[in-house]
Amino acid sequence: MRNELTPESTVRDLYATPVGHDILAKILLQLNISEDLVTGPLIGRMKLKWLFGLAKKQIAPGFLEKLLHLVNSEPDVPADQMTPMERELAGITDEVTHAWWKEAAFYQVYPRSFADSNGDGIGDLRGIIGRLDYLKNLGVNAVWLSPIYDSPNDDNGYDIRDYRKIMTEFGTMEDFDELLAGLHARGMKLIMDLVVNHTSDEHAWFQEALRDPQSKYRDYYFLREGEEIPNNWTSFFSGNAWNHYEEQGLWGLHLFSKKQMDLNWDNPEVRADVIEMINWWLDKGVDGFRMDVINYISKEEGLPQGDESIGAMMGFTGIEHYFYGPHLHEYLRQVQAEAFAPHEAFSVGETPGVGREMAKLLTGEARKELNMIFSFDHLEMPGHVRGDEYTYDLNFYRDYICDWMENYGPQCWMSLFYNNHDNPRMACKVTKDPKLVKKVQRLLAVMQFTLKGTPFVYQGDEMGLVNYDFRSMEELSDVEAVNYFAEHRGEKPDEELFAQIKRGTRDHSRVLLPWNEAAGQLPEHLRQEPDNEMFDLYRRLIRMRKNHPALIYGDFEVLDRSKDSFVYRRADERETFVIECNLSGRPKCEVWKNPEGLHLVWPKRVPRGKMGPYEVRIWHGKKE
Ligand code: ISL
Ligand code: CA
Repeated sequence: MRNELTPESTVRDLYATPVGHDILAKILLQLNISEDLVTGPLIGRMKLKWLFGLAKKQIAPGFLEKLLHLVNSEPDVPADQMTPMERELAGITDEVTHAWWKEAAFYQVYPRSFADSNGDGIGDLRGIIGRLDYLKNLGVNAVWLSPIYDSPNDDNGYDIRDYRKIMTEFGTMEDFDELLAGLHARGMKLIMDLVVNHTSDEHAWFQEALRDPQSKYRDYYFLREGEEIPNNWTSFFSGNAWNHYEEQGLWGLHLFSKKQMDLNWDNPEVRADVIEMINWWLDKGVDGFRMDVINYISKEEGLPQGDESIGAMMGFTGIEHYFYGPHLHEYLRQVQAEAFAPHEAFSVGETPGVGREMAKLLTGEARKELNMIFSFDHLEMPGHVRGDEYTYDLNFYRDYICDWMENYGPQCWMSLFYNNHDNPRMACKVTKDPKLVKKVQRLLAVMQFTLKGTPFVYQGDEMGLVNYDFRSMEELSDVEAVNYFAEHRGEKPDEELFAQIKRGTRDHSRVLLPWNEAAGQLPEHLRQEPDNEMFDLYRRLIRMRKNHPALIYGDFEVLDRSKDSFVYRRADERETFVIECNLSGRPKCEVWKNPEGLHLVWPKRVPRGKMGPYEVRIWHGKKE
């Protein structure tokens, strides 16, 4: 617990709080200002009321009060800021505990576009079952399955109509049971996608809520009566966040599409029903869940107006009232205690917007909330959003990842990923030169398996897939892209709008994988050749990490972080790895002169002295 901040507190005090740290860190990054400025004497000692007084012109009135409210609503401090006594009382040690999910290599399957078994062009469960040996051969030992539940597919299954039923196009519950058994028989774990911030508007609860004013389900959602729209919050998928049900005279809150209605987690019955559903799947034997936008589940009481300047800065209005809501920790602990813990199940939270210090509070081992989170701050450079035309500089990634590796603490464990179903392929952000893409992909793969954390491979990474050359809006099906086009049409020529959407659309990661039998189903320009060398590299990296605990639990130490260079060591008491990366598209001098006499393990042989564009080398040695 710490003291409340007031306008009399200093910038340094603010930076010392988890929420204050993460918000300031984000703003500083956007403005390209060093952290030293806020910790240094000049600005650091400044009172908040003075600083915000100075910035009056840029910031809407009341901003400081809102910021303080948000900061003060988080009284906890991360383990590394506790006194030794507090740590002891909380049962916190600096030992890194061992767990299967820390050692695992995960593979994300997006079922709709993974493998199609019956030729209807839609991936399905039998398609996955047919590729289990492929996954086994690749070497991954855990699969994260994006939603396969019954859904009207407004957002490809992230809008669930029935949590206990399989989507008809994907197969049956028998297929699912066979898939689970097939994975377990091969020594692989399965985690499912838990989408419980919202349900489909076609879910029985929502239908009942609309139909019957007396129904208890009215309070399962955020339904408001009246003529006026309840607040100014906006949706992530364009427009405002409220759908009007004229017949019933109701407004319903949806942070995502109009068919994804936010659940009211403040209602204990909602939590009980969700927990019962989680237990139902865990009883079936699934090993855990990836929890969709789980940091959005607790909304500020009364759903107050969003701050316009925060809205403008973040691109979405109202976000400060739910991205780290007042009861988030409490609800996560309840879910953990009543569902995950009794099953010893694994949890990884998808937490857009959460920074390093808030992440410590969500994943600190002794806090019993989540095992890991997905943070997204590395997917775009500061000042850019998905779809912007720019080149991603891996120097930024190095600084980002070093910051987490060095400061996240032994109580927390990172997820490592570059791609998922919500993003174009990372390598294509780094280079626009088709000759260099493969090199970037290899570099990313090596970092993913040699940095400290659990790697999540996205389907097709191991095939070396790149972005697609979509020709028109007709080839895009993602609700985000479609809504965006409709909303912004007329603001610029259609071609320009399409070009922008094409750069960022989530459809890049949602085209059916190019298995042999799938080739005929796709138009020529949407076909890609799987790259066998990339598969071999992944296979090798996965085995290397599995066979060398130094790459899993070993210490991480940066040896060089000069411009375009990233050299780091992973070591335990038995062995050492040194990884050297050229982060740029130009040749550069080798930095690691190998004073320790390590052996080069990847690639097999290299000319010493110079490194090629995006080249990466892995050195290894045993300690006597
Ligand atoms: O792609 C985004 C919208 O601009 C991201 O903000 C994304 O919506 C966010 O990361 C949440 O993603 C998850 O929840 C969404 C779903 O559409 C995504 O596929 C899912 O990964 C709503 O359920
Ligand atoms: Ca199919």
